[in-house]
Amino acid sequence: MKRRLFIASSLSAALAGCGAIGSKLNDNQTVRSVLAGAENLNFRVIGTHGLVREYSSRDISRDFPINSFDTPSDRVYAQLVRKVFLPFRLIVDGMVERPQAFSLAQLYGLPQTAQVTRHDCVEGWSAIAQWSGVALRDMLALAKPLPGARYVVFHTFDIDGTGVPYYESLNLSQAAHPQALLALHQNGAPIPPDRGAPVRLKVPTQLGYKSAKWVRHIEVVASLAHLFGGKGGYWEDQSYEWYAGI
Ligand SMILES: Nc1nc2c(c(=O)[nH]1)N[C@H]1C(S)=C(S)[C@@H](COP(=O)(O)O)O[C@H]1N2
Ligand SMILES: [Mo]
Repeated sequence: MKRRLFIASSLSAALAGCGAIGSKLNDNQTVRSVLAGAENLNFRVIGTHGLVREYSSRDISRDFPINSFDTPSDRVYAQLVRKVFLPFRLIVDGMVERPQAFSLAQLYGLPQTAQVTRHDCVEGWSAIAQWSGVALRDMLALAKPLPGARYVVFHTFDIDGTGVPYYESLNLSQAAHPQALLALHQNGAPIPPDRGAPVRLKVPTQLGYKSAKWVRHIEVVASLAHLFGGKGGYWEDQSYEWYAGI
């Protein structure tokens, strides 16, 4: 089982790319079907309940690459940075009983959890850091998803060069995973702008592209079909696997 898993993930790692430069490989039909095969395998073998390994602070990587499109530079985000995110509100809405709008101070006021975990980018690099913030499940417990809700969508401030926004999604059981985190700090310091300030997702059970940076709005939905390309994420809309388990 371990070996099959390894093969599934390393195939994705070898064939895909998620950096700003991107990869033409994804246009290839064979590559797409290999990735889809790996997704089915991962989903079957791992499920959503296992915990990934947590490391000690001695294991924290000295270099942790920054890997995304340019840090948002639009007027709204630039203004938030200038005002040290005082006007920032994290919106939680959609199919919830109690929609929320959290200021950063309110997010800091919620119970904080920390993890030292490894980030695995599909491009083939990994790095370990300590991340702390609010467990996603605690936040969802406040918003109370309604019956029929199935997915949690993360909208970000990040928009690519052609005007397409970066977004991601998890199903409700992935979102309830104890290690799924809305991170406010990395290695004890507030997440800096190029790392996704003020709040980013950290899902160490899944490939790096699931961990959306610059999250501004969390939307609970019944289906992903009506959002953007309908596949549940920016890279998924370009044929990356949606589940992306490690
Ligand atoms: N909004 C946004 N989130 C993003 C990305 C991005 O381009 N935009 N890149 C993803 C990818 S592919 C990786 S590997 C990680 C990189 O996080 P880091 O910059 O902290 O290393 O962020 C993920 N989240
Ligand atoms: Mo990545």
